[in-house]
Amino acid sequence: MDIAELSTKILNRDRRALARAITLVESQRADHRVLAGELLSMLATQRRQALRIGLSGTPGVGKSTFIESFGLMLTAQGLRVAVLAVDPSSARSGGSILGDKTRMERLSRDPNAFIRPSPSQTHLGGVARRSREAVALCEAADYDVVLIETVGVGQSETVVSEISDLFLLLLAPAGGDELQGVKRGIMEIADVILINKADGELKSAASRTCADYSGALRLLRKRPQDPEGFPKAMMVSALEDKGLALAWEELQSLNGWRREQGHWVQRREDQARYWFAQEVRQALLARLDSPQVRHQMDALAETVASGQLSATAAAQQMLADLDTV
Ligand SMILES: Nc1nc2c(ncn2[C@@H]2O[C@H](COP(=O)(O)OP(=O)(O)O)[C@@H](O)[C@H]2O)c(=O)[nH]1
Ligand SMILES: [Mg+2]
Repeated sequence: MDIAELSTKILNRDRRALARAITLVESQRADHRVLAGELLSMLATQRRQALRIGLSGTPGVGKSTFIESFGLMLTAQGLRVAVLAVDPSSARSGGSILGDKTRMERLSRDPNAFIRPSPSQTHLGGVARRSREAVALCEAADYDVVLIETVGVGQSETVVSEISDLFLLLLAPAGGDELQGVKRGIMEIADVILINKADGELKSAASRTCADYSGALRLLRKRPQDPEGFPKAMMVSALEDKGLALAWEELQSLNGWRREQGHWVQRREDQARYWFAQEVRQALLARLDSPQVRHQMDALAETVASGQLSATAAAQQMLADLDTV
């Protein structure tokens, strides 16, 4: 594989080259990791930056419909839009966007859009790295907006929020007046909560849900990265294309404020530090999986079991041995 050529093609907005590069960063093969590293370093010198928007919501809430409508609205404004999925459960479910590509049919045909289904990976660490690198590739391919979707199982919201500038939570109108069991942690990372399906018979329920969440958001601790009025809850209808332009205005205004105030740069720097630390942790953990290390662990475990060594002493020896085995 010619990495320099691939790099040039990506910079020239070649979508097939971008797709190939994402396949490369998804690969676990050691030689592919080396090539992926070379490619990413080569592209990083360009310093192209997109607006990265994370989007979370339970299945059925309307994520695909929203991404299609919102994406088409952006491309109609001349913006280039990339869509990625972060879904650690995709090995079981077959990918959150894959079956959806049909649902996002119009967007996937748009020459200014790029849609990438989630890969079949179960390991969240692998998903995180792949997603982060895929976002970097999309930025290099000159996309203006990168939408990163997650179905929000387990810790995938954290992963997505750690690669996004803005985080959207999509909700459906609730039947009663209860908050729909949305975890506090997810509320705390949301910049804008969108109550979708605010149309037809669901409209009044959507109004109530929106009021409930506006109230709940006001009770959260104020974050330094928020101007007056944020985070906020808004109503949209992805199906009828309502409220999307207003939502986009709000997102831009929030992003503009954060850029002016230095929060945007701060956040990207913090994210870079976070991912560096995560990579080191993961690489260390991966070393424990090598056959030699396992063998040594088993041997030491026996000495602990028979009482020859204490667990603490054996662990210290194991750590000392890590550099030699
Ligand atoms: N009434 C209404 N239905 C919607 C809206 N957005 C999505 N839906 C419907 O909700 C269902 C699930 O939508 P989908 O986009 O696949 O949700 P996802 O699982 O979150 O990706 C589909 O039947 C959509 O037609 C909306 O704004 N209004
Ligand atoms: Mg979907």
